[in-house]
Amino acid sequence: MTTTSIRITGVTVTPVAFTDPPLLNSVGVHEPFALRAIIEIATDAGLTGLGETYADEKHLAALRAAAAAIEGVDVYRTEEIYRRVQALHPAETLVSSGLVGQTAATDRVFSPFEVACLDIQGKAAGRPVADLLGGAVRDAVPFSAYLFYKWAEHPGADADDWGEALDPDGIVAQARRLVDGYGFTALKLKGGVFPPVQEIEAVRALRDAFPDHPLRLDPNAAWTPYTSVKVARQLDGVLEYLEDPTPGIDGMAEVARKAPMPLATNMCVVAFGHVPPAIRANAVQVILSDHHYWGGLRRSQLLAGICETFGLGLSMHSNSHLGVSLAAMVHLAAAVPNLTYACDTHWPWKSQDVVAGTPFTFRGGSLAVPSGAGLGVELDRDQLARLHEQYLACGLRNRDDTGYMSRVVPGYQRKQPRW
Ligand code: GKR
Ligand code: MG
Repeated sequence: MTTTSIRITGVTVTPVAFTDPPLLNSVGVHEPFALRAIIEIATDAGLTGLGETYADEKHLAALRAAAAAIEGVDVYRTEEIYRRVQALHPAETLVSSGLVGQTAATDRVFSPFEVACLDIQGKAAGRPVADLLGGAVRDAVPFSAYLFYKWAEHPGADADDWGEALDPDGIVAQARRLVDGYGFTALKLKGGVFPPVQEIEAVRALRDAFPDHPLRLDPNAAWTPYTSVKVARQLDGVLEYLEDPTPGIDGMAEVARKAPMPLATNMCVVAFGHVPPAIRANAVQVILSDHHYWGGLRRSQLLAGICETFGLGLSMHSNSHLGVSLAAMVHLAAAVPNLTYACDTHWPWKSQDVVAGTPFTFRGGSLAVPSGAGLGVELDRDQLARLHEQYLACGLRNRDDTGYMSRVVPGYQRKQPRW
């Protein structure tokens, strides 16, 4: 029997911008547009594959260099693609305004190309990507509702239909809308916005309103270890995990020694090199994986194996994203046996996309694995063109939650920790 290669003949990298509400976090506020890059790989077999990733300028430059470097490679040879990306020595840039720690540049740049190659491999085999990862071990992937403190509108713009959420009542109302609309069975509050005492009140209000929903609080390293321990003790028995209360592996280890609940992270363990020191210090008990910076779907499975070996919990981190990323997240999460918590997603916060049709319907807070070949999503070319035009017109080139906040609230400064 002979094998047939499927070679990459061209890669298109398209930056897009989609509207984003004014969601607050520990370093500022979401700007009116979120940026993403859509990767399309074309092959000599006529099959094409999709990937999605960040679109900050330096990352875009690295993606374009990688796109040129991988032409001619067989889409089954993802290790060769990894090697070629590595040889480019992509720049060490911070992504997501520093709300994700320092990720490994090669893994971050390689990720969308690996996803696109898996999309093509799946199409060639007539199988969903989850099958290439060992097959789905669950029919549907559970997600948590992602609650944000939020202004009623972007300054100078019309109010959106979510309304303001700046106190416990606003957060509970937002949770109600997300639970009613999507059926989420776990709730995560993005904290680090107000003094901890106010955020404790919001979590308690959520507990009263949703007695059976597991709750999480994520202040994105806004607290000192001392404050973190105080908050953790006050929320004993209320949180399923406390996410990134304080910066760094040492700080997290200090908190972990006294906190009554597990600590989770997408800030201090975001690359393979961070895993050994974090395990030695027992700094975190749950790692939030994210294929966008852990090096794609297969390297995320490697992370899952490490978590299993060392008895760590595993969940999934999210940033503002579109449908190509969601498809990849669902295929991966479906195929990871030890996914111990519902995944994060920003999905309900966006109202524009590049994928065609409505491939995702949340039922009971979960998403079924797309059944089509590959990722199971296709581009809507008109929408892609529109969101690219929006990228060109909006003027944003790098995510900058702090800069935006300081233009609205003069004197605002980024501080980690703040309390
Ligand atoms: O969208 O503001 C946000 C989040 O804070 C995001 O940037 C974080 O990376 O969701 C993330 C988290 O869990 O830390
Ligand atoms: Mg987090």
